[in-house]
Amino acid sequence: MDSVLDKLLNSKKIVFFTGAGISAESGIPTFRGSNGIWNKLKPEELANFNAFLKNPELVWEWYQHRRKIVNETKPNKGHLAIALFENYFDSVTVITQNIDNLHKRAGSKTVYELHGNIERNYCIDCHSFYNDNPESLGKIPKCKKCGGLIRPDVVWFGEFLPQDQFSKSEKAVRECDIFFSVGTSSIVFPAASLIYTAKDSRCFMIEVNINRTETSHLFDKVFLGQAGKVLPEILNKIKSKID
Ligand code: BJW
Ligand code: ZN
Repeated sequence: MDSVLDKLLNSKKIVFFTGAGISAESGIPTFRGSNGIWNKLKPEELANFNAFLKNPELVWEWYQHRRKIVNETKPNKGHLAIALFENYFDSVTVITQNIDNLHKRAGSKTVYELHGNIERNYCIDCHSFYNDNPESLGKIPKCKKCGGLIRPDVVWFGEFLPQDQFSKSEKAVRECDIFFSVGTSSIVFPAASLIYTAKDSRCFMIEVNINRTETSHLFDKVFLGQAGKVLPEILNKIKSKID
């Protein structure tokens, strides 16, 4: 921990790259692993556009179920610690693969969402946005303007990531002093390519995960533990040196 603390105390720009693991302690299931939702549901049946066209009702049922979980939950100590890092560094950027909005709700100011946000929906034909719960628009919500199917504004397999969010993320990673990767299996691309961008940019790299991942070997320091425990511990060490 001492070498990590030294690095942090001499750093100005921090990036947090986060995945489903950071929200696990808020009660939102991860995708993969023994408690992952994809043990029960196949991703290719739900998280792609053709699946949606084939069975929009099933896909909507899945997203409405997840929307309910997200609405009932709160940011946890991991999200809150990340937001509080802003008190100690010039720049803190959160790049998240999560669609649950919990970083913003925790108070993080600069959040790039690589895979969209479950709170937004749009018409696949005219691109009108419907950001209130679309439940009132029926089991298979349809656009009031053109009758087209409404879908959640999330990124499914085979779809491009929002270009502005991805390019701003790459820039932040290239410029950062410290890159944290928290609670992601690091297997979904192009999001996971940011870990390789970080490696190329020669910043100090820290991974926080309950398990080792495909990319652990690339990191300067790996903390094996829950994000909601490890991140507040790191923050408290910084506080005790600075406050
Ligand atoms: C804790 C913890 C605690 C638990 N504390 N840790 C072959 C090779 C390379 C790429 C491909 C390939 N075949 C296909 C592709 C491309 C594909 C891809 O990457 N597939 C791989 C799975 C192989 N990618 C795409 O399709 C992307 N688009 C694309 O490539 O476009 C270009 C293109 C366009 C047109 C044609 C062809 C190409 C889009 C990817 C979109 C991903 N979307 C999802 C769903 C979002 C919507 C929704 O939520 O419903 O995003 S999939 C899902 O995975 C979700 C997540 O954001 C993403 C990443 O998962 P994450 O966050 O890492 O979660 P888990 O569950 O995997 O891991 C949790 C981790 O937390 C674990 O490590 C735990 O140990 C840990 N943990 N509790 C700390 N308390
Ligand atoms: Zn429409």
